[in-house]
Amino acid sequence: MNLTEALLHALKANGARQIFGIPGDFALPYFRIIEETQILPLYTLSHEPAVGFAADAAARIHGCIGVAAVTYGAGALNMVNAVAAAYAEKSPVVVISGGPGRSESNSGLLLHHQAKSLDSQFRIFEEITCDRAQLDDLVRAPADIARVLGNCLKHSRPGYIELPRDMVGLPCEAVPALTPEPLDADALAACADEVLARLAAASNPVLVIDVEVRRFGLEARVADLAARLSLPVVTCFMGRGLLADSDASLVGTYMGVAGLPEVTRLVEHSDGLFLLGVILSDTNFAISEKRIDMRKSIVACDGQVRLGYHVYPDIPLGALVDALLARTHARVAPVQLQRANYPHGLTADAAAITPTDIATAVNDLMAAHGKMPIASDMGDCLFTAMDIEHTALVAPGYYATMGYGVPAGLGLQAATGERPLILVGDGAFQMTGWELGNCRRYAWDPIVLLFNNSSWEMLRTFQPESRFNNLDTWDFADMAAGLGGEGVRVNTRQQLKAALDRAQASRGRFQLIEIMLERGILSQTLQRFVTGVKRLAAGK
Ligand code: TPW
Ligand code: MG
Repeated sequence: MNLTEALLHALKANGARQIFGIPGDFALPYFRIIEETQILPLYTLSHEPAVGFAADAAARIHGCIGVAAVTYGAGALNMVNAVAAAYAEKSPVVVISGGPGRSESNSGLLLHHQAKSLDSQFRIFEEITCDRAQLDDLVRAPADIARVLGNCLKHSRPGYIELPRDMVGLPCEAVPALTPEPLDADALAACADEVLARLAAASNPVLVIDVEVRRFGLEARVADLAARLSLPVVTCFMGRGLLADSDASLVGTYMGVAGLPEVTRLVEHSDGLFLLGVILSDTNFAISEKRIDMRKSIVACDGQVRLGYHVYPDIPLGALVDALLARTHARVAPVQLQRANYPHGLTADAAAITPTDIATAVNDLMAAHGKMPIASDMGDCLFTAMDIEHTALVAPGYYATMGYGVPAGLGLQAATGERPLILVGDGAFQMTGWELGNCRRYAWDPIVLLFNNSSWEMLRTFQPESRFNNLDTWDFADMAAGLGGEGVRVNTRQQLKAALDRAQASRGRFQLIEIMLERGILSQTLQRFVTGVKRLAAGK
């Protein structure tokens, strides 16, 4: 086999299911091999940020490697923000970039697409990936590929592989299978015993889960553990959508002052918080009503477990969950807890639409026709998603990049075959909405709910006096036909319901529902979030 085939087989063997990409002259030779060998299907998109976001969503939804394939310089550097988002939010996206051939590297001329030095790109990606390799040595390449993929999976972070364009077809050995990391069984046992002792000593323990639980494929086991320990379960903001399909005692999503008061009370009054797979970020924890003392909680993340004032290093999350399961037996009585109540039953009248109406309409739709996975952008659409019943969700809740929603939705449909719902604001749609034009050739048909408030509304909430937050009103619905889909603009709740029903019934083309919202009308969650953040900023 050749070098590219060795890489593609290794990606597939380690869970990758498809490749998203945009070629360039440095990438044409390896793209040819991708296309001709059909080891993994290739989906090309229009702009590299979307390639990164789609690969990231595919990685998130399956808890496996996502692949983003680009050309050197202009291509790879166009994707820096998307890869940074994947790094921050622990999505194992493997970036493959074409690179200069060995002879070109020595020509003494500046090469097109070169920024400062030939290695500038490698160094830039050093900051946003957990491991990297330039495959410029055929003997070392198999071990280099195995190491990079192993680290991506171990840390659930992006990796970077550069293929010199004159080497892609040269013969190469197969990449060795990954070997499991050695584990200190005594440390693991001591850690699991201590976690259980702490939980047993607490009078109201709560399990708080976040994205690592999905990244490491632990949802079913964590649901089982929660049931066996009779623990109520709360997700972080970033972890919204976890355990959506399990019967775990999932209460809702913790968002401090921005969240539902019953969930906030449960978490902040717990004397035994067990934070499992969490990202200790401000969007997850800074908006607490009452400061959570992490030193008094059990925190399992980043491959270690912190209990009070000491740390067990090198305890992978999966090993911890297994060790806890091995020590807990029959299910005890299920926790009697009321799940958070989400709005249902939209009044289909001539009233103007609010973000809460959108959540209500989506809840009605899913109750009637089954759940759909959601990809959400940043903006009030993501806060609105907190009022939608638990369903699989991918969204940049911590890194908070705009432009994620549409390409992530395409990534979801490519990865799962299921029809996704995309939530996106007008500002974010202006960034990456064009990518919908790629739906037709791949037979993707997402339903897109575009929150059109002619505004960068989230920014306005923080700084109402600035006129630059006013956007023009673009006719997004009218653009849909030209992109190969169908669009409709809705102004009233009645029109919203009719449009959603129609979109649900129409398969085969993307359905864009442009929902007109008045400037200044926010979801309840965003309203509470802004008030909370302002209060914290003022030090009150
Ligand atoms: C890539 C900063 C955060 S929220 C926001 C901006 C510009 C406005 C979003 O407008 P949209 O949604 O999409 O219409 P809404 O509900 O607020 O009206 N550039 C990037 N990412 C971020 N987060 C920003 C700028 C920002
Ligand atoms: Mg907007």
